[in-house]
Amino acid sequence: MELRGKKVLVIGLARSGIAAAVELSEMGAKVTANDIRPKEEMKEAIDKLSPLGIELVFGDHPLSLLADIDLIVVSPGVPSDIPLLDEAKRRGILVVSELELGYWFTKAPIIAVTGTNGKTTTTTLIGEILKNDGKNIAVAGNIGTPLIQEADKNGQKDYIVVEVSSFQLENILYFKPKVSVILNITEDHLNRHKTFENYIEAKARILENQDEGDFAVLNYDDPIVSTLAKRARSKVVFFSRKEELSKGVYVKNGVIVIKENGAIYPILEAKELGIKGSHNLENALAAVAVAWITKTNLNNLAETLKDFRGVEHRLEYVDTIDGVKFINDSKGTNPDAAIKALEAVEGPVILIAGGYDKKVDFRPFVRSFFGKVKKVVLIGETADQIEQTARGEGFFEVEKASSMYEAVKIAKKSAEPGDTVLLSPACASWDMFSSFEERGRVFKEAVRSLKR
Ligand code: UMA
Repeated sequence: MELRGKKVLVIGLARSGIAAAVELSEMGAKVTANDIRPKEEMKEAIDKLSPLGIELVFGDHPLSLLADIDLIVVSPGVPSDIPLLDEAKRRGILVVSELELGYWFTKAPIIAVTGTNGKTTTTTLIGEILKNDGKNIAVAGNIGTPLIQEADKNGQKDYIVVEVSSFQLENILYFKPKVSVILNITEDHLNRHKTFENYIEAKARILENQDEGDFAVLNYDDPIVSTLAKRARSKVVFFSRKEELSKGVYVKNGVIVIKENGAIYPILEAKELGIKGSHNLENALAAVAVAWITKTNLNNLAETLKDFRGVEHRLEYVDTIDGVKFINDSKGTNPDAAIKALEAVEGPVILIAGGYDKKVDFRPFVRSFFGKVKKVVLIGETADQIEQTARGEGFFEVEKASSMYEAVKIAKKSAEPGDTVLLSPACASWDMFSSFEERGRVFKEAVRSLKR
């Protein structure tokens, strides 16, 4: 799309919006940038966008912004049903996500990874696998760097590996990955998508524009994901932790193998993986499928799978104090992620949980406590709700804390040598922190402060 001279409105001015506005302005578009926050909170946007002559509107999303606008680029965190976007759609103005905009300017083939959980780990792992195989790649998207910032305008990269969220997929148009990966789909973000079906539909859009020349890597064991195979026009490559497949990536007698045209290619033993837990095995199987599609040398692949130890804030070992192990899983931002973290760590566990309310059901989460969790220390907006759910399910070892420091202190006091204190909140962080990264850092500082 030719954007020179076009009037573009960018909504939401944090990482995605600022990067989009800068690029659009450099391309010669006439940009207006808008954020609901007051001017006093918008220093970064003002510093970066004012010098480019971009018009800035803060504090509201007035409908007057729509006058003569050709295109709207919306940040992932801005809900699709705010009145300004409803009105824009009514007037037929094109609304796209920053992901779509980034795609327009990316020449390299895209490997896009989505799923409720494991996206960041799998995206990072695929990036490492390709890099260690000598490929020129970039990693971007929901992982933290907007795609538009890494857009491969000159076609120098072999691949761009992009973590994509349902928020970003909601507003795509032509986004067409060479390889799309769907790891799993369980309840999340229902405050935004309203129903689980809408959330599934948003995720499924990753397949929408793919054709026979593309690939879809899908989790055979996840009933929702495997059903999506019917919709894929691309070549489906299944991976399975539980079953032997006639074709695809799976585990045979403890060894991760690829099977194609009847031939079996062993990669390495599952127990040799650097990342632990059954959910991480699934992430690794998905990455192996991508490595196969991208014709990665299988020895290089096995080496990377052995060496890769995971990402920060995801089952990250922090310290052992007086025989009590502390693990930071701040990225456990929904019940399913926290359940998987609980499965992966050794018990008994003192669990720190709670946070921003995404209107999800906490019963499955609470049920996973039995036989593993000795006590749960609750923080944040959902503390009361999780407490009630726990008591309702017959779990009574619950205590509340008003800060992360207090939660860590209570957890330490409640733990005996051999126990694990796990932060895996099952909730987003936005009630008390700016991000899950900040929450994880505060947890780690609080753990370190126990030693002082
Ligand atoms: N805003 C408005 N109006 C609104 C709501 C928000 O103007 O109605 C403004 C806010 O005031 C703020 C801006 O929008 O200034 C925030 O936009 P954003 O939340 O999209 O923030 P970014 O920094 O651009 O981060 C986004 C992703 N955030 C979300 O999806 C919520 C980041 O994913 C991503 O790393 C980044 O783009 C780069 O691609 C984070 C995330 O939490 C990690 N993702 C969710 C998740 O993983 O569960 C989906």
